[in-house]
Amino acid sequence: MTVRVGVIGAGMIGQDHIRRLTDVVTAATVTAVTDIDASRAADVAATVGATALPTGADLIVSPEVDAVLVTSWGPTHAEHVLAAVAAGKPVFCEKPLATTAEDCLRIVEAECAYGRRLVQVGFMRRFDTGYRQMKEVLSSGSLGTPLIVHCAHRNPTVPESYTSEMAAQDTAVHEIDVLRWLLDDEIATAQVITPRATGRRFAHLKDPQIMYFDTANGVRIDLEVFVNCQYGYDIQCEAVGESGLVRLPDPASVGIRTAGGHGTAVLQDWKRRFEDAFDSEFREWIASVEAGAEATGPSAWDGYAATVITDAAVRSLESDGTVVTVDMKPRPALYGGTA
Ligand code: NAD
Ligand code: ISE
Repeated sequence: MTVRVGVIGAGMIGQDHIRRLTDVVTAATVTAVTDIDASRAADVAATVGATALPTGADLIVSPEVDAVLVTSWGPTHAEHVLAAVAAGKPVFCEKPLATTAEDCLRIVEAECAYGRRLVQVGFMRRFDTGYRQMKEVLSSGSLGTPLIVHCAHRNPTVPESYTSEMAAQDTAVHEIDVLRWLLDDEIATAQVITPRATGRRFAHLKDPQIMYFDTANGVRIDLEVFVNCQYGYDIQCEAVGESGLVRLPDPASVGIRTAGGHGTAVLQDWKRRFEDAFDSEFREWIASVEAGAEATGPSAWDGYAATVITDAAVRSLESDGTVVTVDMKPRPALYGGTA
């Protein structure tokens, strides 16, 4: 069977995922596209022989659509995901699941009422080979109990529209999700402090920021978010256990020796850094839809947890580094044991 996917939001990542579903994932085809910019929807749909539809609501109920991909702006996600759940169709939603914890909870409740998982959230790092290897090592117990995790998330630059809150909501949210999964543990507190700011930023922005998280089991996480680091897109993660540590590998790259020096290139953007992870994420999602099985990737609950934790980080930033307790609802049985 070929899974027929309808795409809501034909912007930057929507177009990239349409290419992926068309050229990379063999068991999928894009049959419908919608965008509030109708001419963009028509242009993008034409590139893959899909139908352009007027609204997300039309696309979700279309008989030509087996599964829905939501790649519109964050504040519109909840409405589309809720409509897909009401229609009983599998739905892949780019992060964030929703921009408020209340909307995330509405989705969790709708899915629980439906009785099986239909929602997957686009936290693609769980599909990255390096992170998967780290998880294998941590789960094997060979390092003993995990104690500390050191992380960095650096972007070369960000546009003027990027705000200080987005350091948690848009950027650190990827670490928040992947660390809950890596450690199989829940984040219990968040604290954000702002060291000396770089001169190479827009004046309104607090950059860099250092975030601290404590997990329910007492693991201490430190995360440097530095979105104007100039030199490249650089993701670092090192977990320290009682008898050793495991470190995320840098992307493979040739070593160059010249002019008395030795170096390797640093990637410049997240699209290339996580390209293989995005491909695996969609292969696995489509395979689950094709098999009529529940999605195994990040769930609506994970989307809710990420939003509650980023809210706590934003509250800490706004209160000059207060340690904020993460206030999460009890986890419904549909989502199983721990994170
Ligand atoms: P974008 O602005 O390039 O594209 C969004 C598109 O959605 C636009 O074409 C816009 O017209 C359309 N749109 C907005 N509201 C709509 C609605 N109600 N119905 C239909 N179309 C609508 O944005 P983007 O950079 O592609 O980001 C889209 C989403 O993907 C965001 O939630 C973002 O956080 C997420 N994202 C995830 C990653 C990742 O690493 N997983 C990376 C980038 C973006
Ligand atoms: C961007 O929005 C993403 O989601 C990327 O994955 C992330 O790494 C980047 O820093 C964000 O700006």
